[in-house]
Amino acid sequence: MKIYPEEIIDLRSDTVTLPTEEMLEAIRHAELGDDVFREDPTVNRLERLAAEKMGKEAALLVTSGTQANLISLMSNTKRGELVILEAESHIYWYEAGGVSMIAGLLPWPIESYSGAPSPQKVEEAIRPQNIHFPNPALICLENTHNRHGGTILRPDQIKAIKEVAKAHGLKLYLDGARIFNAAVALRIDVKEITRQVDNLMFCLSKSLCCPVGSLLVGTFEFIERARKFRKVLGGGMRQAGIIAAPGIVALETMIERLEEDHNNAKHLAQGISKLEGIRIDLKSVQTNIVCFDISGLGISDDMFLLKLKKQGILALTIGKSRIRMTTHKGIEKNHIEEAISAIESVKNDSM
Ligand code: TLP
Repeated sequence: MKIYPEEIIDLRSDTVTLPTEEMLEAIRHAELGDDVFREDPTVNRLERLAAEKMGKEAALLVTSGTQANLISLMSNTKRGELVILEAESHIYWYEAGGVSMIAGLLPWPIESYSGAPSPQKVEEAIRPQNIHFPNPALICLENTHNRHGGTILRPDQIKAIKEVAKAHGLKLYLDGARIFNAAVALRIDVKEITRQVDNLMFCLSKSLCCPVGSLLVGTFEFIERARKFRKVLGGGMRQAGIIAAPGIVALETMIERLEEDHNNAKHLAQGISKLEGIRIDLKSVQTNIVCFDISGLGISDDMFLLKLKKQGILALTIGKSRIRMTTHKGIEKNHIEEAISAIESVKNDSM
């Protein structure tokens, strides 16, 4: 029995993107060596390119965004210290508590509007030196912000927080998993964002279409500490050039096209905004993520997703009647039209 249509439109995440033909070719022809000995020329090239693009001294290829965040937490702090992060951040929500389980830190979540904490809120979270308090060491930001719906932190917003961090001797780290989405949407060089933080990570394996990999970027000293922690976590890789090769293609050719994803996301959001019973804040749709509220439909998130799936559309719940859809390479305008009609028919069926 055929339950689901053959042609699936997968809007769950930009992580479902597949490597392009050019990437597969690059993998086939990559020059390889043992990267634990620092002898993989393709990894070395990618790391140099990443550092250059981000305007930092050095970079390190790691296996995933989660590993990148964990290594950065460890490299920027000492166990027992306090890390200030946004209450809806990926580190706090989706990384299985590695921040405390492995990095040994106390996460101190602060609320924000749209993923951008005010400098005052950050400052309030930095308590004075006192025998009762853990030492605050690090502030983490996220750009674009996943759970807030792909919202952007502008360089001036980050700069205001950097000033607070500097005044109190704290480091500022950016989870920039989707930093190129922010730069492309703002039409600025990514360095305008990165120069505001001490160090950051970004992902190759989301909208940039690589199969695996994220990069940490920062000072030589930070990257050397990170290299050691990557080894501790079992992330020292050997002929990792097969991962780095598509990463080079991504950084050289895949960034500008992100604008198409942003346009498709806006189109999707506009279509959804016309549907009775569904609430969406169009202002929050700034890049390739579209979040909306289905509480007005009177069905559970799981039922909504199941009904959509039967029409060939995959999406995710982010809890409390909030649904997330993500645009990416391979999703075209006609897919967006189909998704809007499928949502409309689920709505009609439910009300
Ligand atoms: N996010 C994934 C899921 O984990 C939710 C997604 O589909 O969006 N930082 C941010 C801001 C992220 O969105 C993600 C992945 C990560 C870190 C972790 O990256 P990976 O999945 O490579 O460990």
